[in-house]
Amino acid sequence: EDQRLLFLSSSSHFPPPQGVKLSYGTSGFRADASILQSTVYRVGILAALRALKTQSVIGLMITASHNEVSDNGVKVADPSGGMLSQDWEPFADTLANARHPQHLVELIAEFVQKENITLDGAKSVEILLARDTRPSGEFLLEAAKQGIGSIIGAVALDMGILTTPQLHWMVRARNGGVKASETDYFKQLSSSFRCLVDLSPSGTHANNVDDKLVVDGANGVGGEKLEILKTMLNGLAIEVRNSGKEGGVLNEGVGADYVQKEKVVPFSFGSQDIGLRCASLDGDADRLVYFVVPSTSSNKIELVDGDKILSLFAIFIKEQLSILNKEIDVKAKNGYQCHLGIVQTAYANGASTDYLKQLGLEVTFTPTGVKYLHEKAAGYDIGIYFEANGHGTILFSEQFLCWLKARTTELSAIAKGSEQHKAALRLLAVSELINQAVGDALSGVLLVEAILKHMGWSIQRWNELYQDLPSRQLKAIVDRSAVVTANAETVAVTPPGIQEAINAETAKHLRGRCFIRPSGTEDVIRVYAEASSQDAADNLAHSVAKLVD
Ligand code: 16G
Repeated sequence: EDQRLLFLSSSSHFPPPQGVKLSYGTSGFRADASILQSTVYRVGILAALRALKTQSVIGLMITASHNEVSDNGVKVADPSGGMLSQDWEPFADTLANARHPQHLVELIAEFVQKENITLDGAKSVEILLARDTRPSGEFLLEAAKQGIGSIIGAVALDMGILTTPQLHWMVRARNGGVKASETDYFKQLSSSFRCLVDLSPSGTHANNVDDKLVVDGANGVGGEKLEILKTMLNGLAIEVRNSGKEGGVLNEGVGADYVQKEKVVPFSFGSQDIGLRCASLDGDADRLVYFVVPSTSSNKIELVDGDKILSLFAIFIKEQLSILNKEIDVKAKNGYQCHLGIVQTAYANGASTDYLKQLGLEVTFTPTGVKYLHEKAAGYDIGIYFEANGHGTILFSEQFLCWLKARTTELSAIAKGSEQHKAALRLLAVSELINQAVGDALSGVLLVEAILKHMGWSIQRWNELYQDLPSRQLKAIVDRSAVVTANAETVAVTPPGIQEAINAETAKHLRGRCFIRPSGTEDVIRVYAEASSQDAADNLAHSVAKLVD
């Protein structure tokens, strides 16, 4: 009864916006910040219930990532640090759209009963809150606190301004019983980075140690955090631009999404950067792409996207695994057949998939959206996933890590300093460096830099691993529910006949590949096409977009 009254009084302060239907999409709820207060309040309630249900620490992040500064959003991090379990998404939708306080109370009561959640406040649970640098984050965070506060036994801990991956990392670490402040995060990243650099083969340092890395911080939280992290790094010079302090607008003409989609230099980059190693983060630092400003007068860049980061990681991991397994029978007592898997989406450039397969790697596909890629990658001993847009990470299974730790100890006793021992130490360092909860641009940058040093490669050498097939993305502004896809979004099942028509268009172009899918974040149908020339890719995309309109 106390709980019911608490709800009724607090929820009456948060009426839902009129005439909008919100849905918990691939990246939580997202909308113009001005209409989000009631949604964030309700997600606060949801996060509190999730914490009670799982008896674990839960995260609540307020961000709209690469979207414009006037937007905002909210998403929940599960105990593992991953995205909210998909079977709670429908409840998130109903909760966000409930019109009257009384109805909200009934919905919650029903759900609490169905999920068997105890609301007696006997044992308190924690919800970690964070937000990006958007000005609207402050009042939305208050709404989240109110939502959490309306559930007896739930305690909100405000972690301040963080990148999305930092919050996910903290949730994961705390549930693993590890101390997890922002300082711990920086310490873990910088010390595992140092470990990898110290293990680089001698002689490879010289090639790129002198030139600095220039990072576009998207005028957001990532730039700000990188400024702190870089002071803790040895042997890597980083210059951060668009850190948000220079007065630029978040994601406006800057950031990973802009750079990857437009393929032009971000604001404050130009001819002074020709040939340098440049990288770009997005608004909440969960995406990373690299780029080079070529020596021409145009503002075009050479993009080194998520697929290429994935390829770099895959080569390195594969190399370390093969050193580790050299001369040992993987079926023997001290052996382990490590199952390495690569996960991509249909947006992965066809040339990257060909390249990875040529290396003998196992490549699988999932629909777009981190939750799908992550889940698939978690099924391997080492699963590497990336979206072309720069979101991705490397996951290590508990079982493999356990074996690896034991093997490392064994090797340090019998073969200290051997190549095998070093390979084991490198893999362990990677598992510490790269975020196990979610794609993380800050840990991604450090791993890219460590591997380039290890290989002695310049960004140009890395970019030459394979050549991207020209591609084109378009969107058709039509009701997205008309299109239903299958096979990791590569086949359109409805409207009837459309796939046959797409196939017919695709067949007209050398190396043609094309698919359509409903966006998860906008009410549009997206079209992706690639072919052997830019003209052909453009033509294919335009002709397929006409089929949809
Ligand atoms: C979201 C997804 C991202 C995906 C993008 C596609 C998460 C955390 N983010 O931003 O992975 O690439 O949506 O957008 O899952 P679209 O469905 O509008 O094309």
